[in-house]
Formats: sequence, structure tokens, C-alpha cells
Amino acid sequence: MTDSSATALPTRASALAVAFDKELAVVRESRSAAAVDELRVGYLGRKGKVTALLEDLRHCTKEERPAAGRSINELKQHVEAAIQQLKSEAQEWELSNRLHAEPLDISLPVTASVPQGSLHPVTLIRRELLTEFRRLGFTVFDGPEVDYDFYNFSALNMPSDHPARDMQDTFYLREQEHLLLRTHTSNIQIHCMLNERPPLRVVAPGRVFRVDSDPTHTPMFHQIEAFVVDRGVTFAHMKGVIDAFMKAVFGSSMKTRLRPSFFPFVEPGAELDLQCVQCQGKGCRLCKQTGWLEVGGCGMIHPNVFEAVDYDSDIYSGFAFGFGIDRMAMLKYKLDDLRQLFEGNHSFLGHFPLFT
Ligand code: FA5
Repeated sequence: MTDSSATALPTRASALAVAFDKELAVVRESRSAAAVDELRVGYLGRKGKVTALLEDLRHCTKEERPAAGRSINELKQHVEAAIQQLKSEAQEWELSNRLHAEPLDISLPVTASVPQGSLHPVTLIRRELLTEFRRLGFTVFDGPEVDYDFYNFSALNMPSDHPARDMQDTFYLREQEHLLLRTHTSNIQIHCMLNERPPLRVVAPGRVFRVDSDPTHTPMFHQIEAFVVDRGVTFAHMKGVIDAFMKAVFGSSMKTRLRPSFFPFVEPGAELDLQCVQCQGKGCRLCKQTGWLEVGGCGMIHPNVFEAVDYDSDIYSGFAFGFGIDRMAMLKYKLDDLRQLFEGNHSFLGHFPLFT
């Protein structure tokens, strides 16, 4: 026996455990995080009671040390575990104290410093286009972005060896199954006509994909398709609808122009041009001095397309047109590079109006 305090170490450890448990109960009652910390420092800190016991181990003889060490270790583990448990309880006390101290008023307006998002320009223009189409009596239809060759090409009068397929080079997912990313929204004509019967007045916006990339072409872009099928539908109806529609979107002075062109699924077919929004037809860099900007294609639905969906082309006729929504956004918001729309640059996208 070298030191009276050392001989009593196991006894002192169990007395300290009892004292600690009492203090623990008081701290738990207080529900105070600061009291938890005080308790921790008082027992485990540099000058803490458990630390002092550990230091007294030095005074033990070799024989006494194992039993004394074990009892202090048990005490230390007990204290550490209890404090750890208290700490997690303290987080809940803090939260509930705060909730009771500051009642939450969920009717308060959000403060101006909270950053708010804005709608993407393509979403804005798509909404505007659909509003105008609905006003003209069109119904909105949706179709798949991943589709079969049949809907995207074959049924649209583009059999597998048709050279027009080269102009819409696409991404094949499973070539053997003829599954691909659609190259245009014209696939919706086939889906819709196979499911519905005339009269039809349909508009279908959506994402399309092509192997394309330059300032006015992106590999993913958006188109909007519109078509009408009924008895006695003529090219004049189509011209009237396109003109009314473009005037509604771009203002009553907007002029449209149709140029003869070829699309296998229409006959006759035409390219659809808008008067240049930048120079109002005088000629500028944007329109390459022509005064016009191409936005899409149109025409009377080809009898072979009607045959593919089992409509009688002696009874029904129809027109269809499809144009690029991103191009329209480009014209409306006067953008000089289409790719800006898809770069996800916050400072660019933040310029567009909020929730119109
Ligand atoms: C078509 O896609 C036809 N389906 C349109 C059509 C529908 C014709 C119904 C007749 C009847 P085209 O390949 O020209 O046609 O594309 C139409 C428009 O999509 C283009 O005028 C252009 O505005 C837009 N466009 C085409 N490729 C891209 C691209 N890579 N990036 C952005 N816009 C594009």
C-alpha cells in the first residue's frame, strides 16, 4: 500500500458513479445543452473527476493497479456513454425549445433574399404556343420520345431505303428492334391517327433528337406538330391557320411565307418562313440578308400516310405542320446561339420572366 487515496480507488470509482448518476438526473431534468457540457467537463475534462482518478493510478502498487484500473475504466465508459446519450437528447431539447420560443407562422411571405427560379425560355414559349393553339380549337396530344421506326419513318412514307432518312440522322437504341430516338414530332400523327377517328384537330409539342450541332442546331431540341384531318380540308385552311397563329404569337404585323419544298409525308409540301424579327424583312445578318427565317415545314397529309393508318383518302384530307420551338424562342428572345438554351447557365436563364 503506497498511498491511502490509491488503495481506495475502486471504492472512490463506485462512489463517483453514484454521484455522477445523481448529477445526470438533474441535468436531464434541466433540458439544457450547456449543463450537459458542464457535466462532461466536470467528469472527463482535463481537471475532471474521472481524469483525477486516472492520475491517481500512478500511486498504486503493481498488484493493486489491475483492479483499480478496471474499476476506473468501467466508470469512464459509463460516464462517456451517458454523456453521449445526453448529447443527442440535448439536440432534441434545443429544437423543441426553439419551436416553443418562436412559434412558426407559415402564413408569412418568403423574404426577398430567398433565390427564386424562373421558367426556362423553351417552357415559356411552349406554354404561349399551346395557349394560342387551344384558342384555335386544337387538342393537345402527347407521344413517345423513344419510338419505333414504323411511327417515326415507315408509316410517314419513308421506307427503310428512302434517302430522306439521311436528313434526319438519329440515335438508334436497339437497331434490331428498330427502336430509336424520334427525329421529329410527326410520329405523333401516326400514334394519334391509329387511336382516334376524324375529325381531328391536334397539337403535339415534344423533345426530338438528331445528330446535329452548330449555332442553329442542337442534338436535342423541341418541335411542335399540328395537324387537322376532316372532310374537305384544303391548303388554304392550313395557310390561314398558320398565319393566324403566327400573328397571335408575334404580333399582328407578322408575315409568313410558304416555299415549295419536299417532305415525304406531305404532298404538296412547303417550308414555313417567318418575316425576320430583327430587321422586319429588310435583310440583316440573322436572316442572311433574305428578310425571312425558316421555322418549319408543312403540307397536305400524303395519301400513303392515310393508307398506313387505314383512313380513306377519298373521304378525308388533312394538313400538318411542324416547327422548332427553340427556333421560335430564339426569334422571340433575340438569341444568337441556340446552344445557350441548353447550357444550364444560371445568369443567362435568370433573365427570363418569372411564372408568366
Ligand atoms: C421536320 O422535322 C418535319 N417533321 C416538319 C413537318 C411537319 C413537315 C409536318 C411537314 C408536315 P425539319 O427537319 O425541317 O422538318 O424540321 C422542322 C424545324 O425543326 C426546322 O425548321 C427547325 O426550326 C427545327 N430544327 C430542325 N433541326 C434542328 C436542330 N438540330 N436544332 C434545332 N432546331 C431544329
